[in-house]
Amino acid sequence: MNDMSITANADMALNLIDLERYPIENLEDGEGAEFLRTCQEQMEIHGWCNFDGFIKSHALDALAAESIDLLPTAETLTITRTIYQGSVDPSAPADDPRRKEYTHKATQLADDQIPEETLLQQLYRSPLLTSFIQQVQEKPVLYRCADEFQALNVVALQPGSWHAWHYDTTECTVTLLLQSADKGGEFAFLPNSRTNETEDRDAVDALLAGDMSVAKTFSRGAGAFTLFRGGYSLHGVTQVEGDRPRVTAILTYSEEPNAVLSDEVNIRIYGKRVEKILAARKAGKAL
Ligand SMILES: O=C(O)CCC(=O)C(=O)O
Ligand SMILES: [Fe+2]
Repeated sequence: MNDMSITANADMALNLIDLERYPIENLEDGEGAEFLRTCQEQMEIHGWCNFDGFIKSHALDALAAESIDLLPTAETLTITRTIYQGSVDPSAPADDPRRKEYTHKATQLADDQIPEETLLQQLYRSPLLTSFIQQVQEKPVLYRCADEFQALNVVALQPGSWHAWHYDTTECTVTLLLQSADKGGEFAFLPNSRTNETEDRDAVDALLAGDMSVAKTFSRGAGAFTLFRGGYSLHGVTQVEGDRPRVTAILTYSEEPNAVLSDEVNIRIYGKRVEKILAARKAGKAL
């Protein structure tokens, strides 16, 4: 075996992640096991883990550049939804969040627009990284999402845009900040603001009314890798200011091996391009 084949077969996470700070290559013993225990405790108690500088700086430049190069092929989506992701429920009480929709614009690459050979796809498909994410959440199993559009996305918020407050449809959300905004574009959330039974409506109502003092924010530079319970923590991104877009990768996982979204939901999220692909497939033609 020569050096090239060793590199080609290696788990790409080993080349991209700062293993001195974040020793995920061996979580069984020594400093890796200690690191994992700290992450598990943080996740269990607070519902989030934030790893600044998770990606080594030279690797980050390459990861950001390849995503930014792909962005001209992305769709610009206008997303209107309630914080629970549905449409307005007119039967809900007047002050209920189900009565209000929020809109934001995002330039979004779906998984099928991010080629397999990109470093970002290789990072996402890293068995080491998936195993780390599974263990931090103490899940018996965790799979990368099998949906051809949703699995890995890159989302750019252009100056002037925000990411409207919402809960995700998956329990735990994993993001990698590829390019931060000049100013603004801060990720803000209410850790564990709901359970399956209840919701902290005081905090939710306050955030929706614009009171940012109730929200948790981090100062995250590019290369920050964040896990948070997005399905249970109301969250969003404040308005991006300055000249450049804020670019994030969203890595989706599931406890089910073959988790896919319905065509209807994919069309709602990804718009016309996906509608055309799915219609052509139904008609027996590949697009
Ligand atoms: O860009 C971020 O930091 C969060 C994005 C997000 O909440 C989402 O895509 O669901
Ligand atoms: Fe989200």
